[in-house]
Amino acid sequence: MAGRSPAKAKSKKSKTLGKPNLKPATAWPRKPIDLYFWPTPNGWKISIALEEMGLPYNIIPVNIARGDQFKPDFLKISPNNRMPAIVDHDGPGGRPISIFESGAILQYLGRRTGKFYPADERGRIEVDQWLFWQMANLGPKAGEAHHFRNYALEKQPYAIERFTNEMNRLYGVMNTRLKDREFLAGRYSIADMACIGWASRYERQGQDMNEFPHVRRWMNTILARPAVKRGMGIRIEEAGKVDMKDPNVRAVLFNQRARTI
Ligand SMILES: N[C@@H](CCC(=O)N[C@@H](CS)C(=O)NCC(=O)O)C(=O)O
Repeated sequence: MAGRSPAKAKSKKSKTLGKPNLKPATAWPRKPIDLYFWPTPNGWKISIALEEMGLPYNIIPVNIARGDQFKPDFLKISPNNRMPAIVDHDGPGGRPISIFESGAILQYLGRRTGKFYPADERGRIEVDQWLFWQMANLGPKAGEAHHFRNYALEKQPYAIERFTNEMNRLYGVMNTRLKDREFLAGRYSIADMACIGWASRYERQGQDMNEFPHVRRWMNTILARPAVKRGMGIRIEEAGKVDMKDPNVRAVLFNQRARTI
């Protein structure tokens, strides 16, 4: 997969979003974390967390429209052929570790830094519930809503209604939860970081935030955070050129079946 110099990736965003954070906040990590990334709601979860936690990182673009996610070296890190993934060269015991699945990555970063992920069991369970809620509900259902509403060439009313309704239900659950607390787990946490990218795309999911005023307030608060702006503001030039109607892109993304070894 094509590497990208961190300086180049960082200098792009520094133009509009302030200086990149290259200094470790603590002794860990001794080397920047490698973030395998493409600018989508799942990728943003980790770029937001790294920015919020003040951790140094290199961006390694994974062009999922071209098939970088199937390259053998990437599959060693992320066997489900999905980004994001990270490599921490200063993992447990000082040895490198790779992690795939954004929820597992967020928990790892939260445990290592002690930030945005409480150490006490009750506080941690509050965060875990909403993190897993995102991983099992908000993300997958929003992904299907995006697919059937925006990418499917033939419009399938049953699928569109099913996933638009599910998104409406999920924003209702979130709205109730946020009625009497500022963030999903009370205090700002990795659970909010997991949700914000998907929620920010509510229009593509056929939703109107006037119906969910507590979600709208939560969203505006989080989107105004400088670290969130930096995390969601990372520009990868090639990503801007992807045409989802291109048959080659569709063949990579929408025709996946088991690949036997
Ligand atoms: N549950 C995974 C989902 C990751 C995911 O779906 N990533 C998408 C981009 S948003 C991807 O890499 N797609 C590549 C593909 O479909 O082949 C996570 O949260 O890490």
